[in-house]
Amino acid sequence: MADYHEMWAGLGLDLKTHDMLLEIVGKGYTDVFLSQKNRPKGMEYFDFVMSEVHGLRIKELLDAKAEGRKVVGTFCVFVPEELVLAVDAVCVGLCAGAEFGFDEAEKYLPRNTCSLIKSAFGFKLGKVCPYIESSDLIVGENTCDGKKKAYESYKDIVGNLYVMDLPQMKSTEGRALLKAEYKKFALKMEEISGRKITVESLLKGIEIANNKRKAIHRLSALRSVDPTPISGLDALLANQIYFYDDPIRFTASVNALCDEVEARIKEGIGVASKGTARILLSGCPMAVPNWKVPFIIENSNAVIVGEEMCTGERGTQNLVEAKGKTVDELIDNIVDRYFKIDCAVFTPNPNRLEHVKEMVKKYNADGVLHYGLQFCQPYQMESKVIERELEKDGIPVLLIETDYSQEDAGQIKTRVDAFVERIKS
Ligand code: BJ8
Repeated sequence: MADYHEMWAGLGLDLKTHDMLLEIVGKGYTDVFLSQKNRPKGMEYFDFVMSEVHGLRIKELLDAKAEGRKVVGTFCVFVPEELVLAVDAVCVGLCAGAEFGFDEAEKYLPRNTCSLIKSAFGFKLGKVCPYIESSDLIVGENTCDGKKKAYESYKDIVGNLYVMDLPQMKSTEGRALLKAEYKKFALKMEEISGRKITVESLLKGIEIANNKRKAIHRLSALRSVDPTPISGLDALLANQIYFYDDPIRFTASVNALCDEVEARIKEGIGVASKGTARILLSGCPMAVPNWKVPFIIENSNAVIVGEEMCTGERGTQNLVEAKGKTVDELIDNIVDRYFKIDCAVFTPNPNRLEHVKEMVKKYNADGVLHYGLQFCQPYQMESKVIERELEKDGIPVLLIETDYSQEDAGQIKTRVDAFVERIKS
């Protein structure tokens, strides 16, 4: 990586702490990803993106800003990227997956707050996130109670927070609320960018976002075969980079990877031998560099064949219909797609269970590992239903409750080993 210290200093990062963070993440990446055997060559692109995630990509964002484009940071897959793209702005995910700055974060948040929320505070307060510092607007959303209340303090820390309200029920009123919020958000996009959203610009945004999703759908479908042609870790990485990379370049890179993976399938090349235990991951999102549980699974004689997560199929499933004569009609299409997202903050939320069952079949999974972050009530609550209902159908389920620390890695490994044995017995 080139020397980006001047750029980081310009963004106000704490250079010493940031260097430390990059060193830890770089080492983790080498241990987790580069140690894998028999990876597709197409993963080199994603390795490159990760090696430059705080370097070249940030430079690209700053170059875009210099050209007058805006950067919009988000924490949730309910924020419609289409409307960001329609004003030629750049959308980036801000969720972090590392235990960093938690002491500082706990000056604002109770200890029993999930790691995902704490890290959003820790990365800002510790001055280590160039994405937060490059964002012209940061979008929060009223989803779980933790996020909703945390944004009340986050607003004072970042100074450019916009909070989007979201429904809690999949009712007619809920849909109307989502549409009203998306229309308000469209106006906000126009206001910050100084550009008007037109039918053409919105159709273009829809096309870019749909193409990105289609590429990921294609990659996911290829994981249904045995032997699995790509590791779950690598597929998760693509799903994580989905939130940072230039969308057009990302789509082309995932499609190129799929071409190679298809050829591997024809030749019978896999990352694990035929018959290896196949696990579906389900639960809370996993932001970079949160690779602890997938790494444990794939080092316990098992492969991950799908992710029912927002960094996975919950976040990417369904497309927006690219047909409409007015901006309002197109916003309706956007609402139709996003309103299907089956996040656990909805009540009731039967579609998520159905989606997990469907994914088990589609990807030929032998069992489900439900990943719940500590103190995440929506997903912890639903984990019990998923366990009960799937076990009833004879599908083994393992519930893991953890945080971003490494302290429980040994204990999780023991439980995963026992689970894999159970699946295979
Ligand atoms: S659509 S999953 S990205 S809200 S882990 S902060 S739920 S206490 S992240 Fe999410 Fe949007 Fe839903 Fe997806 Fe709260 Fe749970 Fe923490 Fe969570």
